[in-house]
Amino acid sequence: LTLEERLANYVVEGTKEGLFEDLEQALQRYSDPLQIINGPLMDGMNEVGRLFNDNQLIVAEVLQSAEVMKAAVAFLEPYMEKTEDSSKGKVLLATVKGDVHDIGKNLVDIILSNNGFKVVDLGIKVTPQQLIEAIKLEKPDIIGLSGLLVKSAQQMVVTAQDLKQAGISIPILVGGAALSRKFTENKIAPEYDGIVLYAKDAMDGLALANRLQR
Ligand code: B1M
Repeated sequence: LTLEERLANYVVEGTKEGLFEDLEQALQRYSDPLQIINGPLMDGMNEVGRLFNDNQLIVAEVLQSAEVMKAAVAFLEPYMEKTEDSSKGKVLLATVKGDVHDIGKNLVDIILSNNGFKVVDLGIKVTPQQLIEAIKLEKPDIIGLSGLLVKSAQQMVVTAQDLKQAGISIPILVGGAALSRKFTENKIAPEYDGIVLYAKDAMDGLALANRLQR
């Protein structure tokens, strides 16, 4: 197997046996650790999603895959480029109510933190009420919402409505597999008084956050 195939396989098989040695090797080959995450590791995660959808994997196995992905990201994080300043603004980050998926959100946290943003991560299954309380306390410049389930997309519409009700109009950045730019523009944005932007991945999220803070 090639290095890339082996890296994808660790995620698919849910095993860390040999993972870190191969990540070391990948660091020699790739100039940016993010390419390792977005390339072979994401290929593995997409395969997990496909097998899961096909009923060829059970939740417990997918959890192990998630563990491997998290361990790989944690291993690579110190090698990522980071700026010293944290003056670009504050981002309040959350996975929406009913949703436990947090690998993408955590990646967004790392990328934004490494690039000058102060990130406050509220974690998973965050209700609109918890979000509103945290917004009052933290006074963020941007609210970042993540969600992977189809029902999470709908939950973002509800969240936007609740935030509006609470008089909040801080820009919202949304992302996650169940969302699209179209859904964001047609379903979420009309329910909110402020800007709502869709990010297709963590780097896109950074670009949009930078644009909002300029
Ligand atoms: Co779940 N799961 N899962 N799962 N899981 C999906 C999402 C699913 C598509 C798999 C499938 O069936 N093919 C499917 C959803 C189907 C649907 O809604 N129509 C699904 C399901 C059904 C479920 C359960 C319901 C299964 C069950 O219990 N029967 C259950 C739900 C629990 C709940 O949330 N209430 C469940 C549970 C789990 C695990 C706990 C086992 C585990 C999550 C572990 C964890 O996160 N700690 C898990 C996993 C790992 C997945 C898949 C396989 C991989 C997700 C992932 O981590 N991807 C996923 C299949 C898939 O997505 N292909 C699947 C890697 C990650 C880096 O990508 O999060 O998309 P992602 O983030 C990307 C972008 O989306 C974007 O940037 C990142 C890349 O740079 N992004 C943002 C994300 N958030 C952003 C926010 C931003 C900006 C960009 O700004 C704020």
